[in-house]
Order: sequence, then structure tokens, then C-alpha cells
Amino acid sequence: MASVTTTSTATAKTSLTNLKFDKELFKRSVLYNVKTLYRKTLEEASAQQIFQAVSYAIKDQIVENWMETQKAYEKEDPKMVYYMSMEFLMGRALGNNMINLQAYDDVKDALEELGLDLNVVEDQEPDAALGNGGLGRLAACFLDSLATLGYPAYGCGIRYRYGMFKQEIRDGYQVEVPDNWLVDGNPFELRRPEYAKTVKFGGYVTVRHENGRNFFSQEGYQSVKAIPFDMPIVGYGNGIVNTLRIWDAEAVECFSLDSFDKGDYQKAVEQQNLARNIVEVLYPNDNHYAGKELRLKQQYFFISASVQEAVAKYMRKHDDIRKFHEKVTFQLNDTHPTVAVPELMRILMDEYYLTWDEAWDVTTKTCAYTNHTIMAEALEKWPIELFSRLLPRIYQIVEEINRRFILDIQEKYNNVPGVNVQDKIRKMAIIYDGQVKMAHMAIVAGYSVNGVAQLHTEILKKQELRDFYEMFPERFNNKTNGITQRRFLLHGNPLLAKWVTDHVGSEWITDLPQIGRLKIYADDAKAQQEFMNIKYQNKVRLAKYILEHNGVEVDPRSIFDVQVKRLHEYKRQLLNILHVMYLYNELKEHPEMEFYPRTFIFGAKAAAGYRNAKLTIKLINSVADVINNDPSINGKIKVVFIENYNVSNAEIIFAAADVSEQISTASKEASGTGNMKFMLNGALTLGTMDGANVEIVEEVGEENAFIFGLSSDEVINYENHGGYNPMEIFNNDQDIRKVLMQLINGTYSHTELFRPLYNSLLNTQSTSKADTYFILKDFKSYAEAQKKVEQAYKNEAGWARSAILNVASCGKFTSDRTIQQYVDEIWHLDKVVLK
Ligand code: 26Q
Repeated sequence: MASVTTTSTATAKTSLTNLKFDKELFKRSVLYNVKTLYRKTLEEASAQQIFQAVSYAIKDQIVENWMETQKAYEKEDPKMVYYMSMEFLMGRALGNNMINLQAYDDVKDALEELGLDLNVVEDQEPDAALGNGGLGRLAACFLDSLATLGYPAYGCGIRYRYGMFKQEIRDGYQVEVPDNWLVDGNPFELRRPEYAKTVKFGGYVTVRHENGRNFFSQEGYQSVKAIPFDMPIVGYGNGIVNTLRIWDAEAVECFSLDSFDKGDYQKAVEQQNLARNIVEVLYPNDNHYAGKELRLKQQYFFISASVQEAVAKYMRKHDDIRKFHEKVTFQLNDTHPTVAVPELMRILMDEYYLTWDEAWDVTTKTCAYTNHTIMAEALEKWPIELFSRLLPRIYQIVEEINRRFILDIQEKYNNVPGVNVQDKIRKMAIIYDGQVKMAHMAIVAGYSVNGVAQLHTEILKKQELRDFYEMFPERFNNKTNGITQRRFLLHGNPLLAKWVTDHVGSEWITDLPQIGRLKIYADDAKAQQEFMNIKYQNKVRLAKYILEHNGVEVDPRSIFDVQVKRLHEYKRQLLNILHVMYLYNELKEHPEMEFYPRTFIFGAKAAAGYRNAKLTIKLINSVADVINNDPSINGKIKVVFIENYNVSNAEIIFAAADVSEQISTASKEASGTGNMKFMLNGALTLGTMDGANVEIVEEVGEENAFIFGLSSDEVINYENHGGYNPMEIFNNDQDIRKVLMQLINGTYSHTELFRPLYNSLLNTQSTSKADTYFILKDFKSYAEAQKKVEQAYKNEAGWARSAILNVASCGKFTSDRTIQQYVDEIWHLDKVVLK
């Protein structure tokens, strides 16, 4: 029995949570799986085989709930959100599923009785790394929260054969290694060939005029079969299991002699290749648009399949497609899925014979768009030639959307004094200058446009999307990002999770603001001691990981100062390492100076073709080499670059951090979500007033963070006036000059290696601007903030107090809150409670 309810507090009792975990049954199931899957006994099975056997045993439990949930959705027919995303950075599933089934400790015990260590079993699972960074991980956190809150949801994406590359560091350089995550099979996925769809590319469009209207049809196309694979998304303790549906591609026709005979040989091979290429690999660009044809194919491939399925599913229950939006909403995760707009229009008009106006009414009530960046180089602008050749029918529809939108602009502004209509059209058109602008289409065709942190949304409204905000103010809203505490505290930091529960109860697991009750312990000496002790143990755990993976020994008593995130110039890893170089100079010049030992920890993947990003990795490793091997500083500074930063090692890293580096150039980081994961684990933020840092400081108080640098207004002001002159700083600040000279005088490598980085900071040559990310401008302020970090850390009780207050103040940053706001203000879904 299922019922739809709008109450927000209902706690679901489910068949599963009611059932006591049957340990003996589970053990038998594991042994049985090892036998039937591999014809082995437990003793004979490899670690990977044991992981598979355990996972299948867990999956058996999940499948029951999965069927119950889908049956309830079928029966109650609630409105659903389809979260459309090119990326889902799920990480590992086994541990998370056990946590959300509330079976983690029981399974751990059961496995121990079989002589198995759950940690070792979990470590056999490859990350599902179907994403780059923030945007992809946000999608994964959202799925966790949707299921936990009991909202009907689908994640729709691509089943990339190769996910985010594995990073190896060789001779200090990043080397990209293919991530063949499916080699051993994915025990949690389910292939659903019965829901396969056909997706058409290329060809041309024919028009037939009949009964006073035009009928369009795509001819001479190539097609690809889209096959969905479903992955279960387990809600925490509520029996709900939602679905992440990722699409694989197969050739439509088998390669056959038959087609060879008909002279279709060429076409058959081409379709094979198209299918093979399309889902081959995730583009490893973060915040950077590359304009590759295959990328657009990927986008249309998964969107066409997902939209077709959403419509088909709706029509299995309803007869009036004009009311589609009452049961379905599409959330577009950035502009990457924006072809959903013309694809839905196409299906409604060409397959269900709606008029343009009817189809537009449905589409604009169905689609909503989230913006994740204001970086100009990330904006998707497709050349018309490419777009129209690949998607001829879709392009016609985009042209018509654009034509009508321009009429709207003219109607609105034609007689408005002081407004240059041509100027408006130039800035706002969807098709302009030979390009299709995806963000413009998403805004024009959506009922909601949201930014991902307060500051970011304000910048969108006042700067980047100002004209659109002026035209459609009611569409704009903010949804500050969040993270799931179930993965990033309950699973990632079991010691702290237990400590929190011991002090304030376990409500925080599904109601994070309850963690605020920890505040009364901030000044409690015993609590402070316990907290610091847990942090120490987590630092030991990370130190062990670093020794095993990097061969570097670090002292868990030193300050763990951590910057882990994608490598990007705007995130300013370069500022961090330049400061390390400066500190090292200080220590060498004043060996007797007071200095609290510090371990600088970096983790970052660079896009494969991003020269300065890759060079920054090499610089960090070169600096590490010199400093870590200089006996004269007595190990007071250690620099570590953690290879292959990913969701799984992130859990270990966050738990062990003292200092969270969030040092992006103000205005550039839309939100950040790593900042929240550090806070949840009791690290203090060292950061600029950028993205969600602003809101973090608002929650925890400026006295419990270290804030430095230009404000976003100051940065934007400089930018609007042609930048600033870093030469002045270089000439007047000896410390900075010395550090910069060390980039090109052979201190860390031969003289030419790091010159591009030096040039990026100082270049006075005409072609490129210098220090566009204000690194030198913010350097002094950063160094002062770092000094304050050291001072603060020396006062252990004071530090513990601030750290506890950080944990206690992170309630706002749960993705449960974010999702509830999406539901209340954008999607308007009802909860489903299983009975
Ligand atoms: C676009 C076109 C072609 C190829 C790749 C791309 C592409 C891929 C990934 C463009 C952007 C991305 C990723 C963007 C991203 O992760 N943005 C981050 O989103 C987070 C979640 O909202 C924010 O917290 C971060 O501030 C933001 O940088």
C-alpha cells in the first residue's frame, strides 16, 4: 500500500526496515553467490569475486524495495522529476547502499564472522566516475536526497564505457589512464532492453502538407539504438528505491551479409561505428566548452532516449499529452541537456500532432534550467553548420523558437525609450553570429532558471544574464547547493559520526540542522579533546593512505592543510603553491623562526589538454620534491600531491583535514561543494568571499574561518576596467618577486619549464592579459590569513572550539535542504510514503 502525502516529516516504516537484518541468511547468500557465480569457495575466491558476491547479496535486498517503490509510483501516479545530466559522479555503490539500508554494521559483523574485512571488500569496487567534479557529484547527492526524502525521481544520463580518467603521476607529471570501470561487471546495474529507443542523426527533413498543416519527417538518417541500464538509488531507511537510468548505445542493424548484398554495407558499418563511439568516454573537461561534434551527439543521444521514454511512460497512463507537465518536470543540469527543449517540441508536434502553441505551452511548463558557471569559456555555443547537419529537424525547431523569441524582444522593447532593440537581439538571440547559444535557449524555454549559491545567483541577475532577468524576472531563483551527510559523514567519517550521534542523537542523518545541538559542546574541554582525538585518528588514516600511495611520510600532528578539487586557474592552486614556496624561503632565511609544522595536501585532475593546469601539477610535485627532501627544515613543511583524487579517497581526505582551502578568485566559483564537505568534517575554511563560502561564513561566523582577498565586486570592477597591473606588485614586493623568480631560475626545475606559469602572472606582451585571476593581488592577504591559521592552531582548545562550531553550523548545507527547496519552489512534487 502506498499513499501520496505532502507532509514533510512522515517517517516511513517499510518492509525492509521492519525486518531485522537476517545475518545467517546474508552469510549464506554470500557463500551461495561465490559458488554459483564463480564455482568457488570463499577461501578460493579473489577479493574482487568476494566483492561481487557481497554486492549481489545486497542487491537482492534492494530489489525487493525497488519493486515496491516502483509499484507505489505506478499506483499513485505522482508527478516525477527527471534530473537530466551528462554527469553522475556516483563513486562506489556498495558502502552507500549498506548505509542507506541501515545494514552497514550488521553486514560488517556478518562478514567478520566469515573472516572478511568489509573495508577490504569495499575497496575492490571501482568508482562509478561518470562525472568531472562539482556538477556531477551534485547530481549524485541530489539523487541520494530525493530518494531519502521520498520524492519520485529519475536520474537520466549516459553509461560511459570509460568514465573520468585515472590519474597517475609519473616524474611529477599527470598521465591519463583509461578508466575501464566495467571490466569486472557492475553488480548493481540492470539492463532493460525492453525500454530501448531509437535515436536519429543526420539526413534531411521532408515536409508534407496535409489538412492545412505541415508534417515533417527526417529521412536518410543514421540511427542508434539506446539501451537503458538502471541503477538503484536507495533512500536512507525509508524503503524507497529510485532509479538512475543511464543509456548505452548499440547499432540498430546487425552487421550482416544481407545489407552487404543490398549495397548498404557502408551504412551498416557507419552505424556500428556511431554506436560504438557515442558512449565511449566522458569528456574530461570541467568548466570548459570544447565544441566537439561527438559531444553534441552524446547530448542528443541520451536526451532523445530519455525524453522519448518520459513521454511513453506518461502515455501508458494518460491520454492527454497536453497535460504532460502536470506529471513530469525536467531539470536540466547546466546547458548540456538543453536539446531536451527542441526534442520535446519535436515529439509533441511530429509524433503527437500538437500545434506549435500547444507544444510550446507544454515544453515551457516542463523544462527548468540550473546554471553552474559564469566562466565565459564554459558557455556552450554550437556552430550552426555542425548543429544543423547532425540534428536537422531539431535545428528547424530551434530556428523557429529563435524567430518567435526575437519577435517577443521586438514587441517588448520596440517603443521603449533608450533601448536599442538591435542591441538586445544581438545579446539575447538564441541563434546569432553563426552559433546556437544553449543557455539562451534554456532560459527562453524554461519556467525556472536557478543559480547554485546566493552570490552566484545575484551575479547572474546583475551581470551575466542581466537582459534575461530584465525580461523574465519571475523565472530567476537561487538554490544554494548541498551535499549528502550520509556519504560524507556517516560513511566517510565513522568516528566523528558516532561522536556526533553520542552527543546529539542520530536525527542529523536525515535532518542535518539537528547537528546544531552540538554547539553547547564547543566550549566543553572534554568534547574538545574527544574531537581533536578523532581528527588525529583520521589524520593517521590519511597518513597511512599517503604512505601507501605516495611513499611520503607525513606527521599526523602537523596541520593538514588541504586543497582538493579540479585543477583550474580560477581555483588558484597556483596561489597555494606559490605561498608554500614563500614559506619555505622564510624558513630557509630564518631557521629559528617559530613555525608550526604543516602538511600541504593537494589533489586535482587537470583536463587533458589544459597546459597551465598540467604544469601546475608538475610545479606542485617539483616543489614537493625539493621541500620534502631538504633536511635543513626538519620536516616542518611537507607537500603531498595525492594521485587520482576521486569520490572514494575524498571521503578519507575530508575526514582528516584541519584547513579547507577555498581560494578561488571571488566571483568565479559558482558555489563549490567541497567547502561544505570539509565543514561537515570539522575543517576550518581558509577562503575568499566566493560562491557558497559566503553562506558558510554567514552560518559559522567570520571568527571561525579565515577570509581574505578581493571581494567579487572588486574583481568585477577591475575586470570592467581592463584588469590590474601585477608588475607593480612584482616590482615592489620582494617576497613575491623572489618566489616568481624561482619559477624561472632553476630552483625547482630547469629554467624554461615553468615559464608559462610565470608568464601567465606577469606577461606584458600584447597577446594575453596578465594575472587574470588576481593571484599576486591577493597574495599578501592570503599570506596574512595563513599566518592567522598558524596562530589559531597553536591554541588547541580554541581550534577545537571553532572546528566543533563548524560541524555544528553546517545544517544548511545538506542536499536534503536543497532538494526540498527545488521541490517547494520549482518542481512541486508530492512525497510518496511506503506503508
Ligand atoms: C561543456 C561543454 C563541452 C564539454 C564539457 C563541458 C562541461 C563539462 C563539465 C562544462 C562544465 C562542466 C562542469 C561544471 C561544474 O562542475 N561546475 C561546478 O558546479 C558545481 C555544482 O553546482 C559548483 O559547486 C561549482 O562551483 C561549479 O564550478
